[in-house]
Amino acid sequence: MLPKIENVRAEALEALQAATDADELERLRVRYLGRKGVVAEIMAEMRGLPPEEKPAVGRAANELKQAITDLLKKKKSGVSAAPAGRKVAFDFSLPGRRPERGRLHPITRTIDSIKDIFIRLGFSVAVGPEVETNYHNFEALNIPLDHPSRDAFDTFYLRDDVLLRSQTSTVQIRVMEHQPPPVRVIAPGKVFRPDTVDASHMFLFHQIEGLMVDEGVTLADLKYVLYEFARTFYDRDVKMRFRPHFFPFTEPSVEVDIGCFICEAKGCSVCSQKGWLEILGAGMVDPSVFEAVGYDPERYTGFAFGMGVERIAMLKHGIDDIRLFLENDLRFLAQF
Ligand code: 2U9
Repeated sequence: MLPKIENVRAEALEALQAATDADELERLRVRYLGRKGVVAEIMAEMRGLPPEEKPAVGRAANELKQAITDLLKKKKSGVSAAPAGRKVAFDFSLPGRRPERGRLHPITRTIDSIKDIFIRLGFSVAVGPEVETNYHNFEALNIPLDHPSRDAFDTFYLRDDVLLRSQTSTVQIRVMEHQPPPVRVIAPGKVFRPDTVDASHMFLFHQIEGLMVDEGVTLADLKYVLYEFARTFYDRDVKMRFRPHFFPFTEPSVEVDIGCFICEAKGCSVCSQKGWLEILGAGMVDPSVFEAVGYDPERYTGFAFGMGVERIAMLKHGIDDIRLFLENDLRFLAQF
């Protein structure tokens, strides 16, 4: 039987080698390895052999089966699914498949361009943890214990003293804890607030805050820096106005508007017919914040400001729903 097995092996391997499509390979598989196939037939015949011949023939039959299985596998991965007669050659006239190109998220791009402006104005960029202590998020910023923002409805608490930062001011506190004045930093990053999600609120958004501390820093420096920022960011001469406001960490505090650049301050749906767009909050750092970080409030003054990156990007590009930034819909993202 050994010569027969050898013949079958030669014939099967040759046929498999010559096969050019998946259908043919399948036919050969059934012919050789099928339940009533050639290999099964050899196995059956083997049972009638004298016991002393069985081991050698058995071994040869198993090797035959293995060789066919191996070659089948190899050929299957290399052969086209189309039958040989309809074999398709590579069509050079077809247009190429353009590879998808990645791009930066619009929020990252907005942060990058804001960073560039402040770097040119002499600021450096600082980062800090998103999981923070009560002290860095509230206490050091002069936010009183009964302030509504400390409520569990307005801050994500992980434990009594540990929370997801609700503003990036924590970063400036950490910078001041680690270095003496002068300080000129901006702090971009994620902040978290358990707001009910709607077209203008998200539980996660991004802020860029800035801080400048030195001897003799005044509100005039703040106005210059913010005006310079707005003019460069919106790439046009902007009108700017400062409205009095209150923040626990700055005194005096202001909200800053720019003349609506969509309607040239005439009144439109983006500025709710007001002609002005609120772009950020700011003020002179409250002396009690300097005391908390060990700066001498008699010697140093400083200004701080904060802006929501999503809001700034929405105003710039005329986006009317903040949720778009987190939905990962490429039809939206690919536009930037
Ligand atoms: C230190 C001292 C003072 C940062 C400031 C604002 C005003 C402000 C809002 C803008 C839109 C938050 O994202 S928003 O909801 N921010 O109006 N932020 S002053 O003041 C600081 C920061 C750090 C040490």
